[in-house]
Amino acid sequence: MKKYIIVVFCLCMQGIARPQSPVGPLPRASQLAWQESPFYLFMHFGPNTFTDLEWGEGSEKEELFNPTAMDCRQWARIAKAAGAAGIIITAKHHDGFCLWPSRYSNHTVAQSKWENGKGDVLKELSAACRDAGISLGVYLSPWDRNHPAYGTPAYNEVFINMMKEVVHNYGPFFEFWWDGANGEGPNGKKQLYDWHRFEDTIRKIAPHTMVFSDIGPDIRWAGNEKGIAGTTNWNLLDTAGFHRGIGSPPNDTLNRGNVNGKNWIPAECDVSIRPGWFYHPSEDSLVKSPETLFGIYLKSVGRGANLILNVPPDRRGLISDLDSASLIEFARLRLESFFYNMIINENGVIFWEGENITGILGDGNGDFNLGPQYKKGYIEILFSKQQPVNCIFLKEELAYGQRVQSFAVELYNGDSLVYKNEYTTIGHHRLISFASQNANRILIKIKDAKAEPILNGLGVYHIPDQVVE
Ligand code: FUL
Repeated sequence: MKKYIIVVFCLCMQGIARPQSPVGPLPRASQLAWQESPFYLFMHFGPNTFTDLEWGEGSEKEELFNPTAMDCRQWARIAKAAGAAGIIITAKHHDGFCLWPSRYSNHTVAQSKWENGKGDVLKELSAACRDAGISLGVYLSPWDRNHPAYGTPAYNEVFINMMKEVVHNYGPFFEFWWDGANGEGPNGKKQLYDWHRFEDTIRKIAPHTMVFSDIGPDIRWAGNEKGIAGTTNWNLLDTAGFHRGIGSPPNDTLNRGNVNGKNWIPAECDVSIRPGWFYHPSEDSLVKSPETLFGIYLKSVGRGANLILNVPPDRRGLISDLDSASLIEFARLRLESFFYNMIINENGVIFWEGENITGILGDGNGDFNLGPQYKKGYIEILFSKQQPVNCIFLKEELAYGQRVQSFAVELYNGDSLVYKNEYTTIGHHRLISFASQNANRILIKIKDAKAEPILNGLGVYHIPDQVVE
């Protein structure tokens, strides 16, 4: 009995037995799972790869598409080695060319010379991803500059049929990407997209697939193509009255979300490893460095968003050595930086109001509810000797809703305050970084939250000095 009382007392002290009343809107289980793998690759590949364009006209001859050494296993191998959770492929970009032999178009791999018209990029890639143990997603552009039905109601049927075709033949997909662009088709007309039907269809045929567009339903655009989320980043968004494409909320709203938004729609940051989305030989010297990629990672994943990094296959149908080298080094930098959590490796101790909670937050082993008096207390991290620190990781348990609105961090070396700053949201993953400081004591004060803050991860790191913000 005595033992039982002690256990219950300890659990209460640790905050995990406090009632966790959710503060809505809340994420769906599939959204939470998607946020647990926040980094994956984008691949733009198609006729543009061969014509050096970014937006094909739709009138390109199918025979142009002819990769000479196509190997999706190489793509998947590199993605895996880069620590990416999956690959999203442009199954159809704005030029309308389908990377699979669609029954609903005459502008596909089947009409190309590649593998005598017998090739199928989606088939190869889905097998390669499965073998490598990574996920597959598709980008299907509603804007189609080739399809003769584009600009008429019949095209909505075509798009729906194409969605069904790819899901049925190559799914399941972890993510489905709807591009918001809506220009003229071959007959000079723009399409009135039937988004309601598109959405109903995808929900019916792929209920577990996360659907991206500017405004969701599951994932929103972060408002720029630089891979940067707002330093304030709410997983919430108001969508009433807005539309996909030009009718979407202003980019800065997409970037930050809405503090009291009605829908749970987390942000995804898209960016290319090169200036363009498609491969251009002239951009070989402009591949982003591992350090630049790491900086982008801090500004996307480190701000609670997901990062989709575009790595476009070249005309051989391979990822070039330059892109691959940068990606692998980027992965090494991440591993080297985040492998060594000083709380674990330097015997740091975490206290909340004098109570040792290292076993909960330091290992990310459970939820810690700071309780209603959270503004009065602070989380204290103590080391027995000073450590060079330039990055702190915080994580909120989002299953109960996103709560923290502002927090402060203070670093001390002995009695001297060596760094102090204030921040806003935490969310799924918050990495704050600053010029390296020697510190043996760190305080984290939650200044404001929508309700009792619930954290479930804390880390102290030293990352490469050149990438800190
Ligand atoms: C944009 C497109 O117009 C670009 O070509 C690219 O695909 C990018 C990811 O989305 O809307």
